[in-house]
Amino acid sequence: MEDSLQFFHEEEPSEERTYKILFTGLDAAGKTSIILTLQREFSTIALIEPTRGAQRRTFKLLGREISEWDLGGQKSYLISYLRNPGKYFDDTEVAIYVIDILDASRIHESLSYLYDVVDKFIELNIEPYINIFFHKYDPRLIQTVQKEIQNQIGDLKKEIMETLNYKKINFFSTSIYDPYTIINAMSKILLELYPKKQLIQKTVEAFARKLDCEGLIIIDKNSIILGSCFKGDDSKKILSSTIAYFLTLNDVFSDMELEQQEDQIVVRRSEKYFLFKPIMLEETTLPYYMLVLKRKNPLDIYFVNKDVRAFVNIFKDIVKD
Ligand SMILES: Nc1nc2c(ncn2[C@@H]2O[C@H](COP(=O)(O)OP(=O)(O)O)[C@@H](O)[C@H]2O)c(=O)[nH]1
Ligand SMILES: [Mg+2]
Repeated sequence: MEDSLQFFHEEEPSEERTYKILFTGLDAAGKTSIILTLQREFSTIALIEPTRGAQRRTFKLLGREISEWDLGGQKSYLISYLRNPGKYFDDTEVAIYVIDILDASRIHESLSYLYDVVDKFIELNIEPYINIFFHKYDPRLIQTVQKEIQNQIGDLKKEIMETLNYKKINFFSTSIYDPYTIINAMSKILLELYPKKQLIQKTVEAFARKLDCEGLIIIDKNSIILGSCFKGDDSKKILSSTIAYFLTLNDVFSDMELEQQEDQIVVRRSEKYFLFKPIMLEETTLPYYMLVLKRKNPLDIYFVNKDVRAFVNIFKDIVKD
């Protein structure tokens, strides 16, 4: 079914290099869990190779290949990618290094591998962005020992910065119990890979697929289309020709100051459902708007709502400066 989607705004970069996102860190740091969280939110991560041993797995996210590699343990001397780095690291454009902040006993080991990995980058004369995830930064934990954890993270940052002296490095605190921390980090990382416009389009396509909708358009106040995705020409036509009316209707409703709690317009026409929704970034900036065309099953509308929130969060991160 996914294959039947047609993307009218697809703008693949002309160079056909397959850049890679390297997802690494000690085993049990939380890499797989993070990738699964992303999969739920973006729903576009495909396992393109079955697990081969525990050391390496490959996923695809928005057209990029993600490789998950476990470091650490007694097997370390066997790790061929540290021995033969060119073979594995050459196309690494972005590296994500996951550190489990809850496991104090392995922090040292984790840092030592991080420095090894960066040494290999330097050896290979490549300079990928390095993103360090201080992971398992759980909301519950923050409630109880926030100060300690933040001090610890502060110290780690300092140590890493001083040891590495590497320019393209970013830090994030993440937890699977607060998926937004992961989405937020990933949006920022993906923005290093794609121009904004292209990333918005990719995200819209992923979201449209997740909703299994007939079409989806994101526009700004001036009806500039930021991203769109349609299953066919009909949907494209219907959505393109109704969006102006939804904008007007929305203005009318706003002027009437109707209750804004659940700020959306749902229109049903035979078996087609139109969902129009402002996307508020901040209270001070003008909203963006999304128009979704869905078929059948009215119950899905509720489902849409939940997913819309996830999408809006991702979208916010991408468009804000
Ligand atoms: N408390 C907490 N545990 C996590 C988090 N992320 C992953 N874990 C747990 O850490 C363990 C290892 O996770 P996994 O994703 O398999 O690590 P990997 O070996 O790096 O892929 C599992 O038991 C996860 O449930 C997190 O954000 N907070
Ligand atoms: Mg894993």
